[in-house]
Amino acid sequence: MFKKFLTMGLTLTLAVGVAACGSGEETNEDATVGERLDYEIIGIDPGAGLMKATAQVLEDYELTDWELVEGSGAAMTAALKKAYNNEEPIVVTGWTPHWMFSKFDLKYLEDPKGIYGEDESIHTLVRNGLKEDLPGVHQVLDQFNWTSDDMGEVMVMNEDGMSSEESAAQWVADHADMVAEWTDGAAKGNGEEVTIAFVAWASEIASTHVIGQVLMDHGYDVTLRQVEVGPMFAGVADGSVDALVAAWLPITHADHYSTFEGDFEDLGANLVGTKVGLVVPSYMDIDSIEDLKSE
Ligand code: PBE
Repeated sequence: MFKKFLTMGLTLTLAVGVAACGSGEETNEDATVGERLDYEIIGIDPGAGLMKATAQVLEDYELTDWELVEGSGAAMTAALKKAYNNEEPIVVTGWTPHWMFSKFDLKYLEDPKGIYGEDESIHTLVRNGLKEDLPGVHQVLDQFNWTSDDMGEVMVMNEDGMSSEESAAQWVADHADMVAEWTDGAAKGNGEEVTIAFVAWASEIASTHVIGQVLMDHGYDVTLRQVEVGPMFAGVADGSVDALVAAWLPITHADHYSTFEGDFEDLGANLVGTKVGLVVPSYMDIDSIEDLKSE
């Protein structure tokens, strides 16, 4: 079992209530999409890079009537599920890899101004000195890399009701060959402590538990520490945590990365081809962020 620090439970519960409001009672076919949605875009936790980018989107596309509702990843998917089941309109801040695309028929709104940027990568960052202190851990983290589909499998297991520990263990058992490549040549541990920080985004819950499981199986005493995004970066920079596998670059976490650059070691991408943006159910008849403007 992992040791875990959970600090966000209350925030999640409160935010579900907030995000669940606002899906209109009656639908007026003549109303604009903005009117039907009370001009609300359902966001996630305020620290997320996606929120910062979306604030920029509202500005650059002059969506002055619109509000970006803060909440959490869990609150956002709860609001999406509710709207989807009632075939109501909704606009959320979304990302890939995410189980939402396997459970619902969704589309990204086109972003002709390119504010959300091109595809990104997820990097592994470790504290300075980890290589000398725990070379085996450093090597496993350096060799860790997988695909969106791999991560998606874990996310779907989580969404289908398995605990994040169970699904990580299951995935690792099912992919012994890939895991063997990550641990190849790395010194086994003898109960040394390793702490990995993560934010409670569905994607990072999946990746962090998988790498945690791998390190645990390799002989280390692993703690997964759930924090917000700022403290996650500050943690590898000040050495209070050993690693994170959740840095979305070059755009989404650019500000956190540059704040602490030099105070951590970047081991490069563990996954390539991510995407972020505004996401709507496919049954909505808008295709572009431009379509949110009411003339
Ligand atoms: N996300 C998932 C994060 C990075 C991982 C896209 C919600 C963010 O926006 O910061």
